[in-house]
This record gives sequence, C-alpha cells and structure tokens, in this order.
Amino acid sequence: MSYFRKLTQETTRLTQMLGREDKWLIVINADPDAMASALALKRIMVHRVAEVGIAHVNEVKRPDNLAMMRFLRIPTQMLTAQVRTQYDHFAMVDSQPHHHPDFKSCSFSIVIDHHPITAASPVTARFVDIRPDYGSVSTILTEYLYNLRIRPGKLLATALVYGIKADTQSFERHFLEADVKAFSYLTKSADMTLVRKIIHSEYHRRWLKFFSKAFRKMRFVGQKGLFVYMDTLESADILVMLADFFTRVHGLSWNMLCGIVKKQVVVIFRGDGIGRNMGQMAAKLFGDVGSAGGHRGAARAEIELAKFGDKSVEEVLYRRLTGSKLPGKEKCPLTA
Ligand SMILES: [Mn+2]
Repeated sequence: MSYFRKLTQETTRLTQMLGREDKWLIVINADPDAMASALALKRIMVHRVAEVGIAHVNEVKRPDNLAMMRFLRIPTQMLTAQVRTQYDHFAMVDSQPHHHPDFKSCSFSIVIDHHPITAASPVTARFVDIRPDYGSVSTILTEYLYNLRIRPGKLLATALVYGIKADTQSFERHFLEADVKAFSYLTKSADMTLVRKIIHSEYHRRWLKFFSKAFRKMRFVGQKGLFVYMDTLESADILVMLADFFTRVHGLSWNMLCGIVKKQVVVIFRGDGIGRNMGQMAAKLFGDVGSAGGHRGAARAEIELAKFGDKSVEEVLYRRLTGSKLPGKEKCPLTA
C-alpha cells in the first residue's frame, strides 16, 4: 500500500493539460499555505512547460510571511496587467476565482483549493480539485508530488511544512489524517531550523518602538487585567500585535489595547478564553457609544473620536473600564 492515496486520474489529467509551449502563471492570495502550494505546483509544471511564474494579488506585510518569502526564496511577484500579459495559461491554488476582485482579470484552467464550495459561485475551470475537508492545500500538493514521484527538495519541503503548520495552527485547528501524514513525510526533507526561524519572525524592527511605549504606558487592572493606551497610531494592526503579545504573559488573563486611528478610537480586547468573555466585555463597555463585539477570546470596539469632545481619551476609556480615575504617573507599573 502506498503512503498517500492514489491520484492517478488526477495527475494524468493535470499533466495532460501542460503543453511544451505553455506559459503558466500561478496566481495566489499570498499566505504560507498559498505560497507553499504555488511552489509545489511550479515544481510539477517546470519541466513540462515553457515557463511558470507565481504572482500574488495582496500586499504581503506579515513578518513571518516576508521571512518565508526570503528564506525559502519564493519567486512571487505582484500581479499586474504587465505580468499577466507575459503568460497564456493561469492556475490558482488555495483560493477560488470569486475570492478576490483581482482574480477576475485571469481565466483559470486549474483550481486546487480547500476552501468551502458555495452554490452561488461554482468553480468552472477545466481542472478543479477542491477538498474542503483538508487542513491545507499544501497537503493536497504533497499528495500530487508523491503520486508524480517528485521528491520535494529542501526549500519546497520546508515551505510545505510551514504551509500545513500555518493553516492547521500546528494541528490545533481542523485537520485530517492526510495532513499529519504529509507533515511527517515532509519533515524528512525539510529544514526545521528554517521553519523555526520563520515562525519566530513575528515582529518588524520598526514595531519595537511601540513595545517600548506600551511598556511605559501599561496599567494593570485588578490581578489579571491590563490596560494600555497608545495615543494616535497609523494602523490598528499595532494594537492587535501588542494585544496578542500580552496574551503570552503568564498571570495576565485579559488585556485591552487602545489608540486613535484615523479619527476613530479603536479598542482591541484579548482574553485567554477561560476567564472573562471579551465579546461581552466590549459590548458592555462600549456598545452604547460605538460598534463593539467579538467572541470569547477576542473582541474590538470602535468609537468616533468626536464623541470624546475635549476630554482625555485615555481618561474616559480607563474610567469606563474601572469606574475610577486614571492613576498618576507615580503608579507606573515598571517603577512600582
Ligand atoms: Mn489554505
């Protein structure tokens, strides 16, 4: 019995579609699973066609994704009209054509994905393999490689390992036996030091100043809570990044990170999912003045800055949370 399921029909149909003169472009919405799958499909195509390229429609910003692109040398470029005209065939992995407006500019012949199939947007490409039960498309592509007797090289195996890890959140989210098998098969060829390096690329250097500010401004609330007001920021992503960071501190069970982003007061809540319910907390604290809600572990509120009038935003937020006045500077937790 072979290690993975047999895909003879699929691989035959797939390889029959690849012509010697073809120029294929693999289009993705870049995340680890999509990039790894694109790299695998490129590997399948490369000796069978004239040219294969990879292009993404989204701006890649997350530091781990940038680290993956750099360390695993993922040859992807932004999809532009100019890039598009250099190719005559289009494939898509880890997405479906209706998932992003920029996908509409290409006519896809191959779609390999694991997102749910919707009746409203059926996928009509010549070759379609969509398996919503799979934890990652990296797993599906690993099965294709295996069936085609292509042993993935170090960088490709590493990319696929990270793709599976990212989409299954290291097997904390939905996965199949096939995902585990693919993972274990790939780790024989992958470089786990590179995987760790990518996982640990969590922060941009330019973010360090926000940590420094957050440490200066943090205020403990009760035994297990943390309140941090970050003043004006360019993006709420900074609040999310900091809130996620503070969930990793033992002894803290929830936090509330606040700032002003484009004339909106944004409040990000993170909890450990065991104690206080963040969605309820957000709604209770700010439901009367803005949009507020979320689920047990994560929530968000947004209030128009104008509603604060000339009052100190930090003061108002802290008072709403605790019912008391903002403690003075002498209560700074780092000097306490
Ligand atoms: Mn995926």
